[in-house]
Amino acid sequence: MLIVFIGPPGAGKGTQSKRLLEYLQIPHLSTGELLRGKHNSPLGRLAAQYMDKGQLVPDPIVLSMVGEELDKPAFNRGCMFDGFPRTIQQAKSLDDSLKQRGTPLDMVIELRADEAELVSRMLRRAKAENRPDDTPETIGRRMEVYHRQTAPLLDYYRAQGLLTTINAMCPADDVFQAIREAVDKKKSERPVHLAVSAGPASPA
Ligand code: B4P
Repeated sequence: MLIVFIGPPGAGKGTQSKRLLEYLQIPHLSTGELLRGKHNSPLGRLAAQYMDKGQLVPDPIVLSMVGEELDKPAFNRGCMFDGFPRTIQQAKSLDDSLKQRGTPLDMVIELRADEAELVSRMLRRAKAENRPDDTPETIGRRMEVYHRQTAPLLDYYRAQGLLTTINAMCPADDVFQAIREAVDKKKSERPVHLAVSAGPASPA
């Protein structure tokens, strides 16, 4: 299956996609994790300049990184995109790339939660993980960036009939239960696209 997770910072995209990965046995592609994992390279240092300020990393950097990942054989079995796409340009590029492969998206899962809950989750995470972008000022900037640059994707995917919205205000186990039910329903409704063949996600 090919699934996209969208949601504001701290909504639980990483938390839930890791659980779904175990359930569906398909790989997980988190652009946030990939970017953080490159911190010792010139690309990672460049990306950190944006991430630490709560801004999105520029599309060309993200798109070439995702293209390289999707070329790996592990992604032949499908993929869960966590935090990607985050802009309309990224979404269009992903659509083009998947169209070339003949494997369109199966579903887009929106995790929806109130801002106050999200801020308190991220401040808790700041204590546990010491992420440089989990400061009160940066969290505010990330929320604003989400509403301006990423939330328009909800209409984009709704228009394609792909969007499922899940209430992410409950405990993580309950959120996962709702996601699993939505995924099972989708699997029973239509043929799923099990394969992603090689080929980069080129910038639109
Ligand atoms: P990400 O790494 O994607 O991180 P996120 O949006 O902060 O978090 P997520 O929603 O995954 O929350 P999590 O499960 O961890 O992005 C970081 C930065 O990378 C971006 O700001 C941007 O600069 C850059 N970036 C990434 N992708 C990009 C792209 N495509 N284009 C451009 N730039 C990009 O959960 C948060 C916390 O809440 C955790 O501590 C968790 O334990 C807790 N939690 C989760 N669910 C819970 C629940 N139901 N109840 C209580 N707590 C819960």
